[in-house]
Amino acid sequence: EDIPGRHSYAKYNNWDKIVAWTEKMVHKHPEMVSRIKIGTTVEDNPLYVLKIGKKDERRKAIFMDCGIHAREWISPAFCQWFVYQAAKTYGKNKIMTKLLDRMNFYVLPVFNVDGYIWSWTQNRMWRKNRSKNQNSKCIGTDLNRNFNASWNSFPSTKNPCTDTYRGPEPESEKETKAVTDFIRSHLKSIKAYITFHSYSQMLLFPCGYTSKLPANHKDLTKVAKIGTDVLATRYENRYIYGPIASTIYPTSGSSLDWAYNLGIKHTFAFELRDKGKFGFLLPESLIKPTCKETLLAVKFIAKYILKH
Ligand code: ING
Ligand code: ZN
Repeated sequence: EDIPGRHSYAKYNNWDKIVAWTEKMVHKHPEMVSRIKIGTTVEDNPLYVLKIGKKDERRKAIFMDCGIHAREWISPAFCQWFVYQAAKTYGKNKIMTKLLDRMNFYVLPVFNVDGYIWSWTQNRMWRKNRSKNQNSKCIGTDLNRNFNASWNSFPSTKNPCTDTYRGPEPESEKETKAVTDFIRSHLKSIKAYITFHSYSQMLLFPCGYTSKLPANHKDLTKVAKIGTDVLATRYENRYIYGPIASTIYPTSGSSLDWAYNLGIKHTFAFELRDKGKFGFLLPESLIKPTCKETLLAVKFIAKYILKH
């Protein structure tokens, strides 16, 4: 499996390898995996969602995205691992079989494709997308500040030269628009939204733009507590959990708050490994351990969604 030049779950894969991998997954598991093109990026790259599960549309679904920020390479690695494990362990692993018999997963392995390519080829620490900004030489919008959730309220992010620039208006970016349109059109079935970032080892839930707690915060806290406990059973690696604003920092315009306000009452953001030793440059030797422990937490959240 770990052959030089080939796709590998133990390595970071560039965009071309990830595209070829999406095709392979559909080919290998045609009853279980299908690929949906939900839009294109600023630089005209395709945005692919993999749908995992049986054909029935009326079932519950969970939407997951990875790689909204270009440099957080462990995030797309997790989405690839998730799809692989789901398809591979269906019919073998009891929990996965039950989940896929009864629900669908929509997985966007790379949200910010142009930025991801840029971080591979030009600037490893790139975060934003690659759109041009009017009257500025600076490039890019932070897609996780571009959603219509108290957009631009706090802290103000109107300088295009900063890493957290919110864009000229909510959903101004093609990538954001593709995702919001897709989620809105599947809202009947989508019961949970999970987004994957790095790093800090946290499991976050709304809200980011206010210190007020969401109506079901007790429920979200319970799921996050058990989820992080389950994650730690694998390598005794601890995650902290809580609302975005008080656990990491206050922010507006995030996908998480937007999805929650749209009516998806279970929304979570993972900040994957590590806690700062390697930061965004997490070594490849830690990809599989990170993915394995995270998968336990995601399966727990999915089981919870099935029951409620
Ligand atoms: N962290 C996230 C960020 O966009 C976050 C934290 C997650 C904020 C979810 C709001 C919602 O700043 C990183 N590392 O990008
Ligand atoms: Zn991020």
